[in-house]
Parts: sequence; structure tokens; C-alpha cells
Amino acid sequence: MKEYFSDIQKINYEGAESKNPLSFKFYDPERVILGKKMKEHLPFAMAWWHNLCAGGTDMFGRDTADKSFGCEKGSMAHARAKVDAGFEFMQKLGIEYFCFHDVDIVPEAEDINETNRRLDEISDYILEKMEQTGIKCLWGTANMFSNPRFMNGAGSTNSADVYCFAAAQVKKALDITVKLGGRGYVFWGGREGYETLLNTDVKFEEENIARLMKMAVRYGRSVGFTGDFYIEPKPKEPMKHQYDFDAATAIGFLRKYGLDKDFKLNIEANHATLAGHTFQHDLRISAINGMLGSVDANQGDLLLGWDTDEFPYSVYETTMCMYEIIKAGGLTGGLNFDAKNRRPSNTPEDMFHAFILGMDTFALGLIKAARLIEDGRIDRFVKERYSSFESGIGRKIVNDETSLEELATYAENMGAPEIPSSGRQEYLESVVNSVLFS
Ligand code: XLS
Ligand code: CA
Ligand code: CA
Repeated sequence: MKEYFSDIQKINYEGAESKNPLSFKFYDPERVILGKKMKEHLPFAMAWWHNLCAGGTDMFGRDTADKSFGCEKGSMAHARAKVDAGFEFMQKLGIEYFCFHDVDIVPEAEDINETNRRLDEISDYILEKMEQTGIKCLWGTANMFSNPRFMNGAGSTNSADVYCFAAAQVKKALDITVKLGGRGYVFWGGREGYETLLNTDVKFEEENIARLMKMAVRYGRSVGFTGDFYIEPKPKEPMKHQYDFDAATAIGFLRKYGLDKDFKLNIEANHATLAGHTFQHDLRISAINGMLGSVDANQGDLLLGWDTDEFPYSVYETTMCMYEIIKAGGLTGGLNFDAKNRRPSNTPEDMFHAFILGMDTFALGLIKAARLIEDGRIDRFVKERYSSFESGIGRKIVNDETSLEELATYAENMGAPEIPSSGRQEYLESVVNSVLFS
């Protein structure tokens, strides 16, 4: 069997003092934290599209990285070489999951029947590799945003024929996800939005998206899909307005259309920040609504206004992310590195550096989040902050044992309330720093 990354051996944990660039400094898969192995807290996944397909093309220039893997791009030989290279890559890093779009794993043909045949062929091959290596599928999805036919959306398109085509793609992508035992199935609504209200019936489009999702649930369950469906919120890009703006918007949509029992959210760091939130905010909103399913583990650049999909390097961000995940009781999905090398980092070795960076940054985040929880100062502060609701009139409010009239009488007898206790933000930020840097 051809080795694609023959210069690179298996990446091992060597500890923080190691100067070996091809080693983990913090990710020690077997280390137990809060009663669970690191690798169980951190079910890392490789995104097929960024890692095995994208070569760095942007609006101003072509590929800088060669992802041909020695084959003619767009051929089935190339599709197979990507499988071989991808599994070798994941094995060398100890990555246990992957995520894919239909057209990441095969070249799309003119005729959908031929595309589907190719999907059957390649998924047989992927399945073989999965059985040999123990690597699993985290989630699958259909790319319903690249082809020009989806310029006005998939579920939200104005064309009934395009809508049917989208349905066919979802059906097949679900079949392949089920065949590969995927934990989840993602709907990312890249083109589900609009450019101008002058030509758009928003109500109609949202209803049609919900119809497509309902049909997907019905079909998925009928063919044995027991995992979660996910919406992946994103506010904009490629469309100016996207319907799944953020976690709160997506949850409202799912509840409105009765989809909330089958769907959870796949929260991407860079999408949360594009929506004007922190990553932690969208994780918290998902978690408190029982909707935190999976995470696209990347990082944006706040100096740029778009989706840069960087490998995470901010330990502060990953600490806050892991804090939310641990508090939510873990993920039923995983941590998918929906991230790409910067365009000038164009060698195969850079692909390894990127994953080492991301995995080490999450390992540190996990270690620090566990310490923050064990430290307990933040939890105690938050509990104390709301303590006026633990007794007296506060308790009656929380127990729904009062009325507006009773509260008004209470206030009138009390006179002006004292101003509430300090939020102590700066103190709490220094607690975080002391945990991060000790
Ligand atoms: C794009 C999205 C996309 C989804 C899957 O911004 O992140 O890659 O994760 O379609
Ligand atoms: Ca994503
Ligand atoms: Ca993204």
C-alpha cells in the first residue's frame, strides 16, 4: 500500500518540554481528566473537505497546496487516493472520526445516477478502511451550496425542480451516512437565505426548508438512522442574510416546526463570532436548551469580517468551550476540525502541524476547564449572585407561587430596593487568568 506521508511517523505525546514539532505537547489521549480519558472528552474529527480537497484557492489565486495525491483530480482514482491518504493521516494523528459532504468523497457527475453509483463505490471502500482501522464517521452532509443550481438555495429555492434535486442529494447522503454508521447528519444552510427582500418570500422559504427537514427525518428514521440531525447556524456568507443566524434563531425555528426532538445544533466557533457572539455564548444557548450536539472546532479572526476557518490556537477560547461542554455533560457528537491551513502553509507537514496545534489547544482547554470547575470560585460566585431567589419572596417567584399583585404589594411596603451586588467581572477574569497560567 502506497504511503502518502512517508516522511512522517505516528505523532506521539512527548510533553510540554518537547521541541519536536511533530509531537503532541499537551494531548495525551489516555490521560484521565475528571474521570474520563482525554480522547473521550475530545472526539476529534477530520473534515474531508478542508484537509483532503481544498488546496488554498481563493478569489485572487489558485491552489498553493497539491492535493492530487498523485492522481488526476476529479477521477475516481483520485477519490480513492484521498481515502487512502485520509486514513493514513488520521491514523498517524490518532484522529478517530471524520466528516464529509457527498461531493468531497466523489467527483460529482452530470447525471445524479452516476454520482450515486460513485458514492456507493467509494463508501464501500471507506467502510473497508473503517473496519481495518477502527476510525468512525462523525457526520455526513450534502453539499447544496457549490453547484450553480443552488444559487437561490436548496430547501429555500424558488425552483421546485431544484428542491427535488436537493431532496435526492439529502436522501443519498443520509443513505451513505447510515451505511458508514455516522453519529449525526448536518444541515448547514449556506444558501438558505437571501440577498434582497425585494425578490424573496421569507415565510414561504422557511416553511419549505422545514418541509425538507421533516421529510429527511421521516426518511432517515425509516432507513435506520438513530443519530441526531444537526442544524449548523451561521449568520451570513455566502448569502447576505442566512436563516439559521445563530443558536437561538435555529432553536426557535426547530421548535416552531416541531423538529426539536430529532435535531440538535452543530456549533461552529467562527460562525458564532460572525453572528456577533462569543463561541461560548452559542454553546451555552444550545446547552441550556438541550440542543448542544456537536462542535465545529475552529477559530475566526476578529480583524477580518469573514469565515477564516483557522485551526484553534487560543487556549482562552478552547478553555471556555470545554467549560461549556463539560458542564453540559459532554457531546453526543464530536469536535470536528472544520479548519484549514493558511494558504502559505502549503506542505503536507503543515497539515500535521495544523492538527497538532488544534488538538493540543483543545487538550489545554480541557485541562484548564477542568481546573476552573475544580477551583469552584466561579460556580460559587454565580450561585451566590442569585441567592436572593433562594428564600423569602425570591423563592416564591421561582416556585411560581406568587402574582403580580403580591409582588407589587411587597415592593410598595419595601420602598426602594438596594442596588444589587457587584458583578465583580474583573475579579472573575483574574480568577480565569490565575487558573490558565498556574
Ligand atoms: C461553512 C460550513 C460548512 C459546514 C458543512 O461555512 O462550516 O463547511 O460545516 O456544510
Ligand atoms: Ca462548519
Ligand atoms: Ca466555517
